[in-house]
Amino acid sequence: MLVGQSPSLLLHRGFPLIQGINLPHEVDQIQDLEVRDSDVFVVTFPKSGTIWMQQILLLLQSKGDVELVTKKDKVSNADLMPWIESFGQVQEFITAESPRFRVSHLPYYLMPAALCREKGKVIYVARNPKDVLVSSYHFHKMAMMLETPASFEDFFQKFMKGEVMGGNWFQHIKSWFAHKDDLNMMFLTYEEMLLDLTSSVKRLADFLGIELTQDQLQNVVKHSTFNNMKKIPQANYENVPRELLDHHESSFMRKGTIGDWKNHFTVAQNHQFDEVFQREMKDFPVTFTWDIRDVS
Ligand code: PPS
Repeated sequence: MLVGQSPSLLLHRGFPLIQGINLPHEVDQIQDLEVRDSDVFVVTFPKSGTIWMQQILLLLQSKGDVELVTKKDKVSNADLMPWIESFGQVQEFITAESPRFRVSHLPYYLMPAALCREKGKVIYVARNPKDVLVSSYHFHKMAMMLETPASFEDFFQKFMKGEVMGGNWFQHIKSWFAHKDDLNMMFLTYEEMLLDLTSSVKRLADFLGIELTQDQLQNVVKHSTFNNMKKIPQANYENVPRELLDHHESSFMRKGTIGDWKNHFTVAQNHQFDEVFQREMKDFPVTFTWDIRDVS
């Protein structure tokens, strides 16, 4: 069944798969995968900082050596830390050497059940959903495998219904957060990374049991700032072919800030969003930063 009117999204077990990128029978195999203690899954709703977390974790593994994460034969960070749900990746995961670091946009119930027995680690990155919506709108315009939004209003209404890449933001974050204590999981936000990258990187290193010297830590931070990542082709998808991403429409590393939604939302859209947010998230214990000016 297609999602809404979109020919690019296929609703599979309640989650929109991207046609040509995710194969239903492979996604179904993920739940039964064996998990090793050393496995790490970065889980995000799309546009919440996936590539950023890939960059940080690759640099943590290389102890800050950027040369090791920008090998010439690699098109993007995803070559070194793929999406588990992308085609071909399940088989690749089964035979890969440890440690296996993977990213995923899948909801909790489609991920390996073994994670629940506290095998492997999960890093969930959340971003304030108004900025997620805006980032996703621009990404849908540049991504050739996704339906081009007819207008911002049209995309806004689809996002509220979960008819976009990643599905329903509210369900995604709540489903993962509800299982926080059953998993070996670290939860952090895009905004806290943006406001204090050094302490976010330190927390991540502690969580993963990676020891770094002060210099190594500084190098991890340096090569994962927005401005520096923008200069690294593997970290900004610059080399991904135009048939997949049209860099003339938008750039992947677009603004990298908090509060860009204010440049897009109308008063009515903001009102509608706030109503849904308050209803859906009233018992959710995490607060979001909605505007960079609230903190600077
Ligand atoms: S995807 O398509 O789901 O993998 O996208 P994802 O990587 O999750 O999110 C892309 C957004 O993250 C921003 N980004 C960063 N912001 C700040 N600092 C750093 N280092 C950084 N790296 C990536 C990127 O710019 C996208 O957000 P927007 O708002 O569109 O700029």
